[in-house]
Amino acid sequence: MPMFCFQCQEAGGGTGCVAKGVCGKEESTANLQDLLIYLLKGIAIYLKQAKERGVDTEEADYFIVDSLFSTISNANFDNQSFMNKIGKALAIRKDIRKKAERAGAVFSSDIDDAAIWKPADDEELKQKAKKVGVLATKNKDIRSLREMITYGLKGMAAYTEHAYNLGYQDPDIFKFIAYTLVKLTDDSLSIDELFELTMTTGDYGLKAMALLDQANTESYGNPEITEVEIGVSDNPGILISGHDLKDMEMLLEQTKDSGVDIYTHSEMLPANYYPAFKKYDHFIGNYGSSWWRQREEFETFHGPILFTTNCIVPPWPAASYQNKIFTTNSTGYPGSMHIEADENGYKDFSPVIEAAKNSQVPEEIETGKIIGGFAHNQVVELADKIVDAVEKGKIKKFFVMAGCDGRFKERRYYTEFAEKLPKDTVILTAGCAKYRYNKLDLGDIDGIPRVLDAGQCNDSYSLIMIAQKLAEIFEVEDVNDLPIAYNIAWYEQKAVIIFLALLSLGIKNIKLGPTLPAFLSENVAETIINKFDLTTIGEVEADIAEFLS
Ligand code: SF4
Ligand code: SF3
Repeated sequence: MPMFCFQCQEAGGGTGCVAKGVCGKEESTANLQDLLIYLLKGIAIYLKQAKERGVDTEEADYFIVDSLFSTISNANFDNQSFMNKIGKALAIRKDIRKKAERAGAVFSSDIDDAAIWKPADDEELKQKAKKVGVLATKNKDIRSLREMITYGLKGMAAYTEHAYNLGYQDPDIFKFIAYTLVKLTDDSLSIDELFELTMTTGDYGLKAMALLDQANTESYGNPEITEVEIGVSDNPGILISGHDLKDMEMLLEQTKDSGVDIYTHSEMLPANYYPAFKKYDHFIGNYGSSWWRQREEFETFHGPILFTTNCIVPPWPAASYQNKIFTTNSTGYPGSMHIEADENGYKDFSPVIEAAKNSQVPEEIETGKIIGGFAHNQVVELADKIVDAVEKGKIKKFFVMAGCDGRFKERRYYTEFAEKLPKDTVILTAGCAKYRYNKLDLGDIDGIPRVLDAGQCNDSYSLIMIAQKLAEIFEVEDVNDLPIAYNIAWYEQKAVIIFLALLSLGIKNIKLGPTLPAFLSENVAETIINKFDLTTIGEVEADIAEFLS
């Protein structure tokens, strides 16, 4: 088996990708990612000792977070970027070990054999990755739990990095990530202990989402109800994709008065909801839809695309097209320009702006507006109206339909589900899952739209806050007693941390689809199913009936 990866919903054959990723990830990239993850565990072993002795570990903490993020599905396809990270990991491992030793730590043997991490060719790389990758854990249940925790950490790392970019950090989250990486190397941990750790990972995922919510809202204001333009202007444009709002701000600032307009794509759509970004006249709105439609939509957009995070869909059809793709943060694509921050966090986006100036104006692919901005603060402001509608029986049930979108046709289920829901129900959404129904005309209930979009996947935190607020208003002790149903769509590892956060809050009866994760072993799946009454999706009508019963 040249590689093995089963971290996302599209895992090959429903079990795992073994030759090349369904996502387009090459065997060598998958193997480099395995080596990097293993090295992070090595760093964490020293880091734990250093932390316990009060050493400043910020550089290593950030490196771990950024590296975990770069291994998320569809974030980085650039082998050189992973080679660089591996080189840096070796240097950081050495440095943090020295610091820990200087602070009094004693390590039993020297495991700093840098040479073993420099494979001579792909064959050697494959052999090394096999030794440390997913399948190196032989027991299926231990493997399942270890990987579920790893993917949760990846999602947590993504949110932690966005908050960090805005100057917000929580040492407890860094500590949890490092200590958990160490635990993933501990063969003495039992299944029960690992299961417990999975739930704690969910708790910390919630903390990371709360930190990012604080970072985003304190930096850019609370999202507010917004009608987002989906047509185009007469100027050339830049399309910004991904989740990082700091990049959004820097790009908007640098394009002021340049004659170049800015549009969001996919998960950047919610940037339109923030008050701080509304002052830019050249911020036109959103172009296109979900990540997996990017090839056709980027073609008609004509201008350059800036990827601030996942999801990138390879392969790009032509080399000329590749010149239009720019990456930053933990993303990467071979042959495309990567824009790094300077020591103050500033990024110079002038190559992207120049590329836009030489581009045709975007082709209009749709017209009109979509509505969003229903994050927790805005919904709480509407609480009286919502409570009134619930009390009068005009809203019978809320459906949380957060998470990811994906390219496979079974996801039509979510469009049909939204269409067939009774008119006295409201969908609470966040993440790119919304593109399956956010342009449908589902109407409103006394002025409350039937699809309330809180924002990006991390804004699932808002949905949790809303549920807790409703529990308070209706004086319900257990959130499971609220008229809220959960039909979550997942694709990548940010959805894993959201899912674990929901479980750690004790939320039951979630439907997770379109399929259960390949990384759940039979026994682990059974435990979660029994403990949390988890199910997966079936037929739309039957599922709706089940939710409403
Ligand atoms: Fe396969 Fe998903 Fe891994 Fe890509 S990220 S290699 S599609 S399991
Ligand atoms: Fe989407 Fe990639 Fe997961 Fe942020 S952009 S939710 S899939």
